[in-house]
Amino acid sequence: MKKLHIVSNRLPYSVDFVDGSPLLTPSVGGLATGMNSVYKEYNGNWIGWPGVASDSQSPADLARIDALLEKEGCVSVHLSNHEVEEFYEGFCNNTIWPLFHYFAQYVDFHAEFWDAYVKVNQIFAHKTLEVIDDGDYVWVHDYQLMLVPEMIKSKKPNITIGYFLHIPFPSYEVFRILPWRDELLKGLLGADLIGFHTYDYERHFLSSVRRLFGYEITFNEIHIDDRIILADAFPMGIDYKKFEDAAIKINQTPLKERSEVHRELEKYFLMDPDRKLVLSIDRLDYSKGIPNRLRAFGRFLENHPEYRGKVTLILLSVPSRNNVIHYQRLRSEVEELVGSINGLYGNINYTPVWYFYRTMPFQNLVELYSMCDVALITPVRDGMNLVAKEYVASRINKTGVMVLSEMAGVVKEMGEAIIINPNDENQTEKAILQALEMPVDEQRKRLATMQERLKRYDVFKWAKEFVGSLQRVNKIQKDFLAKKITPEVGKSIIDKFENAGKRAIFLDYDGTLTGFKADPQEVQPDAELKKLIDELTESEKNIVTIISGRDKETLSKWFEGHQVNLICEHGVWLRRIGEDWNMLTNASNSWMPTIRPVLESYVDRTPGSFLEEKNYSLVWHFRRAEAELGELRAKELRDELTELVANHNLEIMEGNKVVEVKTGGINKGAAANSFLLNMNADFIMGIGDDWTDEFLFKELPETAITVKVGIKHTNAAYKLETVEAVRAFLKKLSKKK
Ligand code: GDG
Repeated sequence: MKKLHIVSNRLPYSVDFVDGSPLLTPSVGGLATGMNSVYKEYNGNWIGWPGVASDSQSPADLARIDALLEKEGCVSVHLSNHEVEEFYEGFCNNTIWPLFHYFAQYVDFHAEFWDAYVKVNQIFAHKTLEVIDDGDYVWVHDYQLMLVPEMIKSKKPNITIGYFLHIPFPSYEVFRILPWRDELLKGLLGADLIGFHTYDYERHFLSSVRRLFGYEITFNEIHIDDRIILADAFPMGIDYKKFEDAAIKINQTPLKERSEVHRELEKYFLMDPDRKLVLSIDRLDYSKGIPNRLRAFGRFLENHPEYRGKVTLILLSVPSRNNVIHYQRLRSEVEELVGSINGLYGNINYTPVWYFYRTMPFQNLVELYSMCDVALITPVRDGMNLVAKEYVASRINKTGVMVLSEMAGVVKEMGEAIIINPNDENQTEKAILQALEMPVDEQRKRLATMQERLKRYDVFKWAKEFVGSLQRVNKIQKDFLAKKITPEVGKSIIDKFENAGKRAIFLDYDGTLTGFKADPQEVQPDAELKKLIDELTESEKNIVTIISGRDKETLSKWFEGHQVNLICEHGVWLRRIGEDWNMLTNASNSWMPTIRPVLESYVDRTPGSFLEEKNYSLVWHFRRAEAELGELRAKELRDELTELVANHNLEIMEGNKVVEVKTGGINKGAAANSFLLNMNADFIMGIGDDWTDEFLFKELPETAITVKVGIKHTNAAYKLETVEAVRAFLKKLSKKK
């Protein structure tokens, strides 16, 4: 593999000045840990902001900081105080953060913030472009840099780009609120692989892409012209061993050598060994649901007086984004709640809530994890929540209970926790009681299962899986390009064409010669297409056949006066130039009265969809219906039809946004071959775009040139990305007489 570079808002080091000299301190966060293993292994750089504003330092100091970072493989992005304010505090934390966490009421829509976001993303992209080489891989992180993938891709298309979003991707109904939603999505779609913590976020993202841009999406692949973009879920893990080892070490340290915090906690248990500790750790952020948690804990003490004096909540709130008004208000609210609970239920020997508003060293953090009986993790929205995983990893004695919000991404991997809706304080209160009273055996059972899972899928595995997928998507893309008709391949096909005496050319219509429109009647051949067909059929050597699923009336009207043969309804009808319509098979349509009402019920239930009736098939079109509803109904319809189809010897064809039921045994491949009989064509070509054309590709003789329009998997030997590319290619052929 070529080099892999990481791009994130912050570098994995913070800069301090000691005696006037800059000093780097490595970050201990999950991202830093996971990525350190990756970018060094693949000889890449880490591009990011070192956390000091460029205009707060002298040029000489900045150069010293850069030099120190360079030694660690890091490349500094310089941002001024003003840029940090408008980009980071502004658009990132006052616009994207609240919106993506469903706090629409907190969102600021300031055009200046957006401008700063664009500008800073450009600075990151330029810096990255300076240090990467052709063919390298780049992994961009998080919501601060959503525009960077496209900014890199548009300058260097041969860079494989991964993007990972650490926060939730909201549902379309929330995402659409943003005036710059199109720009953000376009930015992300510059990536080749887009990763999320959970399948739900992936689903929301794909839904926004589909609804805003209408791109074709197959499972988790987005197809845009000649690009394939993959979206997938990669639940981020932690450095499990680091927490486990730290907990073991603390356990082995004699009491008197343990930290101040630890000794304090021990004193608490000395008063009564039956006492219990409940733990809560997060950044002081409104998404973390700290007030709900406190209210639920207050209710618990209110309704369970027997636990007063016996249970203490340790509330570690890490200062965060203090400049933002909503965070300042939250801090006051939390402090008032703590004061009121302590006032109501505390006494000289008992403080119900121990509140810490600060960060703690890693060692203390693990001490808290290992000493607390219950972890109370109740965010109202959280992309993942690593604290939950760290708590589980630190429980080396295999006891401990987690009360976990269903709104945190981590819940998908922690079915053994007590799961609550954080807005339901009654339920949370009950969960606290259940956690405190859970028998040890059950605790062990639940915890062991979670530990095994987290141990297996740690942050290193997570990073490896992501990089593996990035390599795979690169291969899928290359496979596509391998089938693409490049100028050289095109020339060899044209040479064969030129040397042939009789050339049979089969052309599908919709999606091949012309693009899709909401109304199928709107796609009659335009002047350019008619001219192209006339030029192509000028030479007597060229026998051109339009082979389509459309009905014969429409096609004969559209191609009146042109020298083309027509095969309609997927091969039921053939009309040779100058002759009458002929049936290629003994088809029957006596099944229609049975099937028509089924399809009609789908028309009624799916606004925008409609029914088309051909001689030997019925087609339910959902191109004009709401995309996701259409896909869902199509699936239901296929299921419903399964039995009926078998009873009547019918076939279901899945075209582009259509479900077509037709008489069995008819397909484009069989029709084309019967057309070719006794013709002695020495050049055969078939071009088509959808599933029904795969019959053509499969059944034409092996020597035939088969061409798929689009980038999906295919039986065709070659691919052309768009209708325009098909037309351009046919134009070249038409010049060879
Ligand atoms: C975002 C998403 C997603 C906390 N207090 C101290 C301390 N920490 C460490 C924890 C943990 C990390 O900070 C917090 O991570 P979370 O995942 O809980 O939350 P966010 O900061 O909001 O992170 C989140 C994450 O990105 C990763 O993708 O899970 O959903 O919001 O590692 O240990 N560390 C130290 N002292 C503290 O006082 N040393």
